[in-house]
Amino acid sequence: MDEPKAVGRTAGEIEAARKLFAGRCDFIAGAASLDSLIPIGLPEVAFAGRSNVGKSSLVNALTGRRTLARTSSSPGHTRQINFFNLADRLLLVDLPGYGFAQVSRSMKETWQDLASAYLRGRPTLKRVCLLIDSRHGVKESDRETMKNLDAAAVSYQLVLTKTDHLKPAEIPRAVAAAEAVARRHGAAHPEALPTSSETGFGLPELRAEILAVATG
Ligand SMILES: Nc1nc2c(ncn2[C@@H]2O[C@H](COP(=O)(O)OP(=O)(O)OP(=O)(O)O)[C@@H](O)[C@H]2O)c(=O)[nH]1
Ligand SMILES: [Mg+2]
Repeated sequence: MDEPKAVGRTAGEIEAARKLFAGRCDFIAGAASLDSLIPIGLPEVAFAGRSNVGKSSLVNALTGRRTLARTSSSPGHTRQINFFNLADRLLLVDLPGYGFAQVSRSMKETWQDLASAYLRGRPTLKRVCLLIDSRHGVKESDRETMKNLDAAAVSYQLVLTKTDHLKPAEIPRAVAAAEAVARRHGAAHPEALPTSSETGFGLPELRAEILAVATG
């Protein structure tokens, strides 16, 4: 049976993940080109999505650090692939965003090509968290990324960000809309997870999901 796991993780799984993410986490390398990627090693979980969606903020919030990954209110901040070693168990990978950025077209293409090449060709990549702004939903550029991940058979999950901007009743609607899109994509996990790096909402569940896929 390869039915998807039911929504929700056990208290034991949540606690194991809490402990892991409360442990050591170090920035180990930033790669600005494919030849400077670190060698294949630990399992990896990557954070992808449009510029400014909150990828770097989520890496910080998950690990309980404020400044591990650099964040910015102006889009296009992260321009290399940043690797963080979580307790020698797995690597968290913060990618440059796609969509828009206030930089020249050629520069943008350079790091967006880098992110897509990484996503297509990394054998240790266990899961991509594809971040979607909960206020805006899945955009055309996200659908492109989803198609590319489907074609490369890379497992991914939609993670809604910034739910602190929504009214509580709007959160389930945003999740349902994202899950409806996910169901039409072969490599997408059927469940979308709502989060807020600001309030910590949804982070215990996302930590448990990451632990399960990276070490399962
Ligand atoms: N209210 C709120 N703001 C958030 C949240 N997550 C991120 N932000 C804000 O969104 C902006 C962008 O955050 P980043 O984490 O730098 O976004 P990014 O996806 O890494 O962006 P790039 O590196 O440019 O691709 C910053 O101003 C963050 O403070 C959240 O959960 N809630
Ligand atoms: Mg960033």
